[in-house]
Amino acid sequence: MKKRLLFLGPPGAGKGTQAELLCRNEDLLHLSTGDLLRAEVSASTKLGKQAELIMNKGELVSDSIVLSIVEKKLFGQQKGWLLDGFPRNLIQANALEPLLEKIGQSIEAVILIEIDDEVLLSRLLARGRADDNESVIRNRLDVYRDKTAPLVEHYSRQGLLKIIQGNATVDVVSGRIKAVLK
Ligand code: B4P
Repeated sequence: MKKRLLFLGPPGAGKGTQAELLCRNEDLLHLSTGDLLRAEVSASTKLGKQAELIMNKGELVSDSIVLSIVEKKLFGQQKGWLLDGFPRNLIQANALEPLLEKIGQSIEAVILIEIDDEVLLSRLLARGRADDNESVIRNRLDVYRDKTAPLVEHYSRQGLLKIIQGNATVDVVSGRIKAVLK
């Protein structure tokens, strides 16, 4: 099975949910930039205070902050890994390449979880996190289309992209992901 992975998709597509399951079953390092940023917010660090204001508006946290978090976690990593919610734009994707070269590893597959806006809106409203209200969700979607969606073409050109339909139960989506990673 492929073990160096990226998960892409709009907010609420189920990236975090599926990444957690796959990493537990396959013993991969789960590196969610959203979770790492939320941990900084909960611990009220200086970085967390800066990030909280940005996240609660549905905007992207600065590339330099996110990149330094990812670099620290990936460096020296020997087992497989799954980057969940990173990269989020072309700047982050281009910065990831030299970082992976430095550690002598490369991406084996990029999973794009696709889902309709109305489904993700109702999922996120039901979850109710600080950044899960309707106007912020709509802004996160605009940011996704503007900044993150160009990565689909970027990884498709590299022959790495696998598209998964996310509007199904957690188990069904998980089965679809495992099937394309064989
Ligand atoms: P993230 O933490 O990455 O979260 P997300 O995109 O909102 O959600 P995800 O797709 O993981 O959905 P989940 O599985 O949780 O980003 C949050 C914020 O952090 C960003 O807006 C940004 O500000 C910042 N950030 C993160 N990474 C960054 C980066 N690289 N650069 C800059 N800023 C960054 O699922 C959502 C809900 O659906 C859950 O309640 C779940 O239980 C439910 N669900 C999942 N699968 C389901 C299914 N199959 N059926 C029914 N419900 C399902």
